[in-house]
Amino acid sequence: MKLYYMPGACSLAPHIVANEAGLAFELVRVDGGTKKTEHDTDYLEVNPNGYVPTLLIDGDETLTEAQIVVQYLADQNPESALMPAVGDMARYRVQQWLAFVSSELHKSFSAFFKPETTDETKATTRNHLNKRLGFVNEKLAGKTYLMGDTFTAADAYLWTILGWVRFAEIDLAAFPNVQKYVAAVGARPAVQKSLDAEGLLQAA
Ligand SMILES: N[C@@H](CCC(=O)N[C@@H](CS)C(=O)NCC(=O)O)C(=O)O
Repeated sequence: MKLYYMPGACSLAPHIVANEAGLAFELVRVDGGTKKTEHDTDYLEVNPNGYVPTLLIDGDETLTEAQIVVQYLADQNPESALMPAVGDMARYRVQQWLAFVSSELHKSFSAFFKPETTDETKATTRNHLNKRLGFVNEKLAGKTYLMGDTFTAADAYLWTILGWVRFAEIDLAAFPNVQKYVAAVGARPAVQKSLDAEGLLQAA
């Protein structure tokens, strides 16, 4: 398997999941500006949308959309418990979180990476994110991870997106449970390994 990534982007979520699951995979860095891979190939041939993550499976099958890629990777090692079993209510809870992170957080943060976003849009988006982070803060009360004591694929995705708060000028001090969560997830060996592989440990 090959995982196409940009350092610190949402592709960090499947990267963490692959490491948590102990899978063998190759990382391929993509330049967001030129859309060239580190091997000087055209990334648009891999993913015509030009965004990461893309997972290349068995040489010719590609899988995109962060919330789906993390599920696929987690399911490659069911014993990792990164995704509960099909039919278990817990699986739908994890999927509920994945959808929440994707639609309520990830895409809102994206606005802060676009040079054309106006200050007015940034203010409205920041307001939205603060409300949603308040919700996450409540849900994390008394828990280590979103599902309690078990780290799941949804935590890898949420933690990755929470890494962008500084770009939105959001202070996590207002969300103490989230702050604690960020520290706990960040200390996991698979997370540290992923950050190191993306060259982000020095930057952290
Ligand atoms: N719908 C995609 C969006 C992925 C996405 O927004 N990727 C960003 C990084 S977090 C990206 O590659 N941006 C560069 C670009 O779109 O050119 C998903 O959910 O995985």
